Amino acid sequence: MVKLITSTTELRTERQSDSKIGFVPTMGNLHQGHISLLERALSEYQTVYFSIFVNPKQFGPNEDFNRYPRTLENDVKLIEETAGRFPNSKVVVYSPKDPKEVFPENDNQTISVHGLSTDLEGKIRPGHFDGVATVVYRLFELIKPDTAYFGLKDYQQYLVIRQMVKDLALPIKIQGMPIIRELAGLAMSSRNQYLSPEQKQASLLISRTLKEVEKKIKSNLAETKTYINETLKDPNWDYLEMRDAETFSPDISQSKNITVVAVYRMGTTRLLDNIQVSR
Ligand code: PAJ
Repeated sequence: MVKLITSTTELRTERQSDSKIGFVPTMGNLHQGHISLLERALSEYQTVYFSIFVNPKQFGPNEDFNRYPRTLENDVKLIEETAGRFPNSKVVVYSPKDPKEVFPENDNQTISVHGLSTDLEGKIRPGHFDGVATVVYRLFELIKPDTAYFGLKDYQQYLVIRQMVKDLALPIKIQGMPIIRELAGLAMSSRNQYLSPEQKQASLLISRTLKEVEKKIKSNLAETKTYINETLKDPNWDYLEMRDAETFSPDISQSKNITVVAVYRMGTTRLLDNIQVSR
């Protein structure tokens, strides 16, 4: 059963009738990446709350808030198809009809995870992770999930949320989920539809480069750094960096788990990707 709720008052009432729940927060325009989170949630909980909300607070003034694809009807269909494969499941889709449902007027609270939020992606998109942490905190407060599912596709976001939950001692388990890719290797993203067929083809460079970095890390770290520096001569990389997968520190000399995080600019579209490497 799938139930669509668009008001916060209704959401609060609904939540009172459910005990243990999983939660998947999204901005909609669903693809297999989002659905993989829902499937995992449904395999662990009979009741799953699923939010679809294009959060204005996480977009910068010149970003794509207005043109971000909003496809609620189709999204609900996909959720229904998925829920149909889990007998006796219940999915509550919370899609607030107005941002005021989530952020009441004059609200001026911000959750900021210092350090992580202004590093790398946060440096390029000032205020972005504050917007993410603030909305996720607000959704956690409304929905009170036992487990919340996040894709490792947005690795720095996942670390920000994990840190927030730890700092505020929220009783919520954060489950990271593997990146779902198209067959050719491009990480799935709602923003991929901004790409022309030629750009999409050219974007395969990102996953190929990450695979190459992975291979090199396993053999020789010094050589990996040279390879990364050579690669970065292409000015379309916003960054391509090795970080400690736990602390996100750039000092990886002792790291067992390394995340290689990358953003490549394809025209006006920024494509995020990463790969996890253990040594
Ligand atoms: P959105 O981009 O819609 O992504 C929702 C969730 O789906 C995130 O946890 C994201 O990491 C995950 N996801 C996206 N593409 C994926 C892929 N190819 N494989 C696996 N998981 C993938 O991330 C957001 O929305 C927002 O910032 C949000 C957390 C909802 C706060 O507004």
